[in-house]
Amino acid sequence: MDCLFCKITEGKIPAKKIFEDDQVLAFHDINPQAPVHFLVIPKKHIATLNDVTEADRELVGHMVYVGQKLALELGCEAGFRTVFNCKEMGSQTVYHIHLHVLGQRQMGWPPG
Ligand code: DGP
Repeated sequence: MDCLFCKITEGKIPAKKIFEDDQVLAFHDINPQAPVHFLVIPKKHIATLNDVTEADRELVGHMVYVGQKLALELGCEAGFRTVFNCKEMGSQTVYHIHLHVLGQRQMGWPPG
């Protein structure tokens, strides 16, 4: 399978890793949109949020929990933004689900 984030998980493409356990990997976004911008991905390949099944519920919850823990460790206690982009209308570009965590600047609403 030709998946960029699977290759990062397998160590075939380098990334600035922040955290790793048996289920997830967190690393800094290559094109940061905020002073803090990292991604939390599952090691399991899931293409889009539409492909998440009931069996993945704990995994997706774990991604969010890890994102929160790391956001606080990286100084985002005043708040931060989490985003899952899903498919074309959601502006997803990498088809392996990832939670964006952005912080240390004021976020606007609605998002673009
Ligand atoms: P999305 O639009 O939600 O699919 O966002 C994909 C994000 O992935 C985007 O913010 C840039 C980031 N990204 C793409 N390629 C790489 C890469 O090779 N390394 C890292 N660290 N991030 C990447």
